[in-house]
Amino acid sequence: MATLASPAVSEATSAQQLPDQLPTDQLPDFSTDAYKDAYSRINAIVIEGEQEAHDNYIAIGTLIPDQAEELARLARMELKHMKGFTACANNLGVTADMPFAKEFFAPLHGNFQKALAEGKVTTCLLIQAILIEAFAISAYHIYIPVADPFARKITEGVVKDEYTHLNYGQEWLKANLETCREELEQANRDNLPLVRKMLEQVAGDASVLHMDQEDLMADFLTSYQEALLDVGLTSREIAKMAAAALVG
Ligand code: PL3
Ligand code: FE2
Ligand code: FE2
Repeated sequence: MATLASPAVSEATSAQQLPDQLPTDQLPDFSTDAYKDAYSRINAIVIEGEQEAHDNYIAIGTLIPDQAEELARLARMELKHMKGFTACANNLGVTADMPFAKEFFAPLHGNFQKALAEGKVTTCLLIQAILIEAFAISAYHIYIPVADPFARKITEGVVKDEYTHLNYGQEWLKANLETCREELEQANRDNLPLVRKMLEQVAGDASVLHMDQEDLMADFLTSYQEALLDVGLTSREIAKMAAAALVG
């Protein structure tokens, strides 16, 4: 039985603390040049992220052929997300800055491609299904209350799917933990610092959208921690991996 002092650890914990939408007078002015300029980069990051997520799930399917069908299903959801966010930009009259977004993802993309070439399923899943999905979930959570009504509806639908993806990674890593512990730790060391840099890089534009950097970090760390706890790592192991990203 749950006690008063032990809140249930659920994936929705951080989402539930946020309002669906801020009062209209606290929303940003979606029609200003400053908003559209920031949105052209943030939206591009999201579109590129969804496209790469699609490609990554298909690629992981080549490493675990008996999962290829399920992974193709996840990949299809990513393409739907990409279309949704493309519609959000069109709705605001914004053109996404795709070259910027490609560069933004390049380091993480490079690490994924290297792991793929080496057949490292654990590393690929950590990068895509844990780190990138937790990053996306945190960003979408923080964006929803300050989004325009059109984008809010779309983002609410997307965030539900992203939990399915995070969960897929969790389940695979949990089932294979004993053989993948070391690789998991190394993959974290190599990639968590990159995600931290990405969160820092996006902060300026995100603040123009009224998204707070510390809220983003806190939400990311919450999803990340909950995922790895579920995989079977201890709080101490997780804290140590997070510390490595701070030091690195
Ligand atoms: C995988 O399913 C998705 C990967 C996407 C990466 C998202 C990065 C988010 C950066 C900050 C975006 C704020 C939300 C704005 C939405 C137009
Ligand atoms: Fe997605
Ligand atoms: Fe996803």
